[in-house]
Amino acid sequence: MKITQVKTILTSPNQNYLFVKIVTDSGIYGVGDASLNGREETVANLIDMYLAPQLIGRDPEQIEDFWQLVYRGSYWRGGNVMMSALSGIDMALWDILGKSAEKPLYALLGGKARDKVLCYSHVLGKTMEEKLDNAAGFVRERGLQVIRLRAGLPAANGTFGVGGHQDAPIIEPWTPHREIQNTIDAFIRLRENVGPEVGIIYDLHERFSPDQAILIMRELEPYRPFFIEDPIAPENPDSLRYVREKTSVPIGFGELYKSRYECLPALSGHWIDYLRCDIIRIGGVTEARKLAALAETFDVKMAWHGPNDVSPITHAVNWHLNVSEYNFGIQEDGTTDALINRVVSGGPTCQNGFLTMDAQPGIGCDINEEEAAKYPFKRAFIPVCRDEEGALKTW
Ligand code: CS2
Ligand code: MG
Repeated sequence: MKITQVKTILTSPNQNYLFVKIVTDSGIYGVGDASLNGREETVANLIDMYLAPQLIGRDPEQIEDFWQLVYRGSYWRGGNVMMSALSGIDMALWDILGKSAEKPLYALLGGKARDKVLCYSHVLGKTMEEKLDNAAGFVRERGLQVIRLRAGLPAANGTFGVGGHQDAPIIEPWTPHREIQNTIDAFIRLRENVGPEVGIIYDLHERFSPDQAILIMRELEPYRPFFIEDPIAPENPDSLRYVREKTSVPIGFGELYKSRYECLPALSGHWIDYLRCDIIRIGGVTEARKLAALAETFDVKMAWHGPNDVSPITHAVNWHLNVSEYNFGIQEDGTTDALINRVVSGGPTCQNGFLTMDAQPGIGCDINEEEAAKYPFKRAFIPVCRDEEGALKTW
């Protein structure tokens, strides 16, 4: 089997996505997700200009070799743009492998290690007030065991960068030291609203400094968070150790990590309980299985990143990883908009708190290219935060 064509597909069904489709001379093709919120076209260009020509004529089953060719062979290693491009291609190659073996991806990864995949959803609502008020109903309706809230002021329209913000990022106000008490209060209200049984994940979205994060987490200890997500920024591993030592709250971390090497200190030091990498940022299936094995070594559970800005293809790959991992913890089902399902078929859904999927050979998803063309890509930006002094803060 030889690769004959590599296509990049940009589309925007209420959110920008970048897909990769790799076609072979056998008629089998594979699909992957290379979406990088706010930089999709840059990733597409890297694939079209530099990676696709190296794929044409290759045996699609040499997945590890191609991974190394892009990662080490480029000499300039890593980074979000390169890793997203590589991940999209890597997923498509595994999809081809599964289809040609007539096996679902999870079977290639060692087979099922569990029957069910616990998942969590984002509490929805237009404002923080609405989310806090509606949480119990939201949990009941969907039969959820675990929910997730993100620290923040009421989100401005167009958050995640689509819908008329194509020239520059919108600015959201956020003054961290002023938001400490609000953040604590919001969690406590949510706990009171949903009762003691429901797991609550609170995403602090790297928005606080270590001292602020410690303050928040210590106050929340009696309210038993399922985990606190990304309490601080990831750049300085020692800061994470510092936070870890000061609180007993479980920590989920890592959607901004771009490599196994970045994860290593947090894993080997046991500074986190759940590793939350995004498979589009760390190198697709090939790297995800190595990373999960590494985390298993250090008793850290997996909780792959699954927001609305990754497509059903990534959600499906996450599910295949989930069912085949020994150290699976929980899966984020951050899907908030159904329009993408017109473009991509297949993929898991959350039913009564568990992620279920009809497994087909490969990843089990397909892209409807005609449908994708109906939603033209528009340049869009992730918002930025500025405090009341005008200084830039982490969004
Ligand atoms: C979030 C993401 O799902 C999460 O945990 O942190 O929604 C994140 O903000 C987006 O992926 C950014 O594009
Ligand atoms: Mg997050």
